[in-house]
Amino acid sequence: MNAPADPSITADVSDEQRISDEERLFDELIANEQRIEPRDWMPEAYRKTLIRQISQHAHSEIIGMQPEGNWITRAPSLKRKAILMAKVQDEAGHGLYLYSAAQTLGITRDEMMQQLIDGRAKYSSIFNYPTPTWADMGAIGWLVDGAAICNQVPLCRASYGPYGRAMVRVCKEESFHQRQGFEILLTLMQGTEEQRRMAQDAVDRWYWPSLAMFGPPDDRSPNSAQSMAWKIKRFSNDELRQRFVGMLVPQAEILGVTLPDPELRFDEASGRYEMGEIDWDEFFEVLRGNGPCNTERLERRRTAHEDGAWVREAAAEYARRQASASALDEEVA
Ligand code: BYC
Repeated sequence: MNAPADPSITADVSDEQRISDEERLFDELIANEQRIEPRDWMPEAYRKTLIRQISQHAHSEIIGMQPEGNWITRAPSLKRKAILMAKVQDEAGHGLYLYSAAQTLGITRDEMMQQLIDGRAKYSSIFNYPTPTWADMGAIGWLVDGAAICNQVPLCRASYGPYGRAMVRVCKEESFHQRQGFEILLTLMQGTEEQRRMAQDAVDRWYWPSLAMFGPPDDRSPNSAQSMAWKIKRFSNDELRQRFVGMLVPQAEILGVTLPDPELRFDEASGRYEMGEIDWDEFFEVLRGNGPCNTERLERRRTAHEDGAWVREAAAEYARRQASASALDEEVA
């Protein structure tokens, strides 16, 4: 008589089989441009990459409220104030969709927030620059939201369903944000000499950091190849930077501003823009926490988080009471 099969070996074999079936299905879904949903099996590295990218994106939206929040009380008219408030509020909303999308991957909002306020999580380099003048609101809208649109429209097709769907709504709002920035700059450029100078100065300060938003050059971007194979990213960092510059050049002409890159020119032969070198040392310094406003931004977020503790506690207590009241109602019924 044969000895009975060792059940642990059988379980191992069937587990392996199951994982390879699931992996095959995952690969097929990606290859066929279908979406991966939270219920689906996914490789651990895919899950981790998404948590990394989506949470960084969410943090960027939340930290990104600060440079503009700085101008809400000082916007030059009631209309400008109302528009700016709506824009900053939209950014809070974007952060919430994105935190929710990341939560579907098995991380909690508290964990993500803790990573941010401990300084362990990254957020976009761009939000570590100061906003000393009203024209900065125009330059942020035109350049920063413009860069965000170029980067995020392809993310609407990201292979992970909840991320792609969140991006659709975010992009609609970003395009309104970009236009309001353009319109602020256009108004200033049609104003006095001093206003024109202010607008040009803001464009000079935001242009290079907005190009750096797309991330390091392709040959220094460790995550791009895998993220593109998984169809999370659809274009490389340099490809998106090219698109962005192509979008800016005609708009700068309409505005009457100069893009502060003397080397910028379109090369007919390659069909690409040639441009001056981005200061990557500055970019990596900002990522290391040494940008002009890193400390201030994180400190402000930490304080806001601590100040908001009572609101979170009150909301949780209210939800608990509502839940026990409805459980009681059900029992009575
Ligand atoms: N800032 O291998 P790479 C907004 C990091 S919100 C900081 O190319 P990946 C808005 C990168 O994370 C704008 N870090 O990475 C809000 C990686 O580090 P880790 C935010 C950056 O992920 C309010 C390392 O450098 N948008 O627009 O393939 C008001 C190597 O890079 C940056 C998003 O988050 C940066 N700029 O590509 C107005 C979009 N760039 O994580 C506007 C979603 C790179 O390995 N994210 N790093 O430690 C993405 O599309 C991609 O994550 C990135 C980077 C293109 C940003």
